[in-house]
Amino acid sequence: AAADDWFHSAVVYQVYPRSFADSNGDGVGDLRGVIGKLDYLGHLGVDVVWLSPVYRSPHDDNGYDISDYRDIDPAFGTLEDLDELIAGLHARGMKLVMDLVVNHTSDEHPWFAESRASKDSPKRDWYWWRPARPGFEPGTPGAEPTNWESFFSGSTWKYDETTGEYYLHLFSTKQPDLNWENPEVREAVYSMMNWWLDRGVDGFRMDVINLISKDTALPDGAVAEGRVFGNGRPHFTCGPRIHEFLQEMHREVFAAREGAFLTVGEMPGVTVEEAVAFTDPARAEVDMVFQFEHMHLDHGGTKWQPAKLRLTELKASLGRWQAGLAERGWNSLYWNNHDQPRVVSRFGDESPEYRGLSATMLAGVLHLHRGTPYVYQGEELGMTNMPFAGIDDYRDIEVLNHYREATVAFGEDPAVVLASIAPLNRDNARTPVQWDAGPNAGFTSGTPWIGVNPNYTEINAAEQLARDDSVFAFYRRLIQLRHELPVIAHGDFTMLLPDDESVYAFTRSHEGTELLVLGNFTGREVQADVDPAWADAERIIANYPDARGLQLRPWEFTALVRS
Ligand code: TEU
Repeated sequence: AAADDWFHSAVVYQVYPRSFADSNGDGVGDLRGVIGKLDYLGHLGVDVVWLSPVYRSPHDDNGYDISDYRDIDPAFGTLEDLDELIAGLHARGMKLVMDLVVNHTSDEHPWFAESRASKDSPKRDWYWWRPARPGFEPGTPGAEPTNWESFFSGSTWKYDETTGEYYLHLFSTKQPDLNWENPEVREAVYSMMNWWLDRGVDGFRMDVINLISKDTALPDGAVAEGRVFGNGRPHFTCGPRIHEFLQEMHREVFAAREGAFLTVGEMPGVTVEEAVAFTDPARAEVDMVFQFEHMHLDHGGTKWQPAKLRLTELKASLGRWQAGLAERGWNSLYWNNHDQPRVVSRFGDESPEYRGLSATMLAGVLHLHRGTPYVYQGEELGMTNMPFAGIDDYRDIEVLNHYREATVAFGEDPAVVLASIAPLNRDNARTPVQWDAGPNAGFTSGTPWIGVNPNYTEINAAEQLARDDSVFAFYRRLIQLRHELPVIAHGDFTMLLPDDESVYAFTRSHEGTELLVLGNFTGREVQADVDPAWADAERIIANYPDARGLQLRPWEFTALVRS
């Protein structure tokens, strides 16, 4: 088997297929579109492609609501297309990681149809069914079995007339939660995972996998000042059997296999301490996790009350994760994915003057941390948030449910709600990848399912592939460096300047080689207050053509090495 830490020097690229490349002109990206871009991905130099869901789905949550785990949705293509994608990636020395969404299925999955049909159905216990709260009329407000709140607004329980009971859905009403307490459910999931690995898939990104174990007493969330504490999430996050389930999954799916696989658990709310247990190789659970701490630093009360990021808080958070997983376990490193706004707009400066500099500064700081970096489609081009004109331009169920709840249920001013949605909504990341300056940015010959960012004429792959000072060229160089320099893949990490609100600074060291990484998170010129001897060190990558010692110009990034 390959070294079990092969992913320490790997970089993963996330494809959100719906918005990546459309090969048949229906306005929705598809597998043949991805196949058409394999040379582009090979040129970028990534090692693994994580493909967001392409399984059969009603697309209530853009494919994170699966109705058949063993078939490809016609919108994306066929199983043969997927086989061709696997072969194309493997031929270029790249791996394919599929998205595993098994905390819930679609309500149109045959399993759920059977479960909801009757209280005596053999699959009744494959999902969470409960009667109305005692003393309440079924189907009336307050009768929900717990007071938990969905990630997509409203209760996590939906009343089902057929059997007069409620079913649990932490996400949309069309995403009923599977009951992982039931060994038949677990067996069906492991069997499906083995079916994909036998087909040549190299691993899984596991969607909200830390939510599969719930407190089976289904207690109410604590209520303080009329709010349900944490929306009830403490009762279904990292529940009592989560480590047991992941160790069983590893035993049933990976333990007997030869080869280099990758498992990454997406874990909303996971703490550093829990992540050490999840990613300690000795425990054989997952290789790494996606944690969310640094993604909530600019949330006010909620993501709909955006606040300004403080660099010292970002450094404290990422530094805590670097220190916590230094000896055991492993970090994933990300700014972007299909659920997060574009980092250039969020933490950088999307103006034409500073867009490229802030994008490369953010990339350099992230990629030179200890961990496995994830590049989200379009991030390598410095793509920015989308200026959506009105609610009808949005597609994301999280946005649409929130907007309806805020304006209808709570009577808030639509213009105010729209403004509060703009900075952090998920559709910011879901506009089509901008391939060239042609119609629809080269994404489709048809009508795109969601608007194309109007700045595609300035920001697109074709324009950047022609330049060696582009954001794309910078990402390509960062990826090369991770492949070439052991200090990046394996070195330890020391945070510097924890109280500096402008400069992100840290060192890496490994077998006598030391690396200093400096990033100016502002549009002003600042001095990096580090050991002056570094001014004479060799620059290995920077986003300004010349060096000014330890003086950092707006959004300047530089990495210096000395032995
Ligand atoms: O995301 C889980 C999750 O926690 C996100 O919904 C996140 O909390 C939120 O979007 C940030 O405001 C995973 C998938 O990545 C997401 O696309 C799905 O909608 C969700 O699970 C349900 O499958």
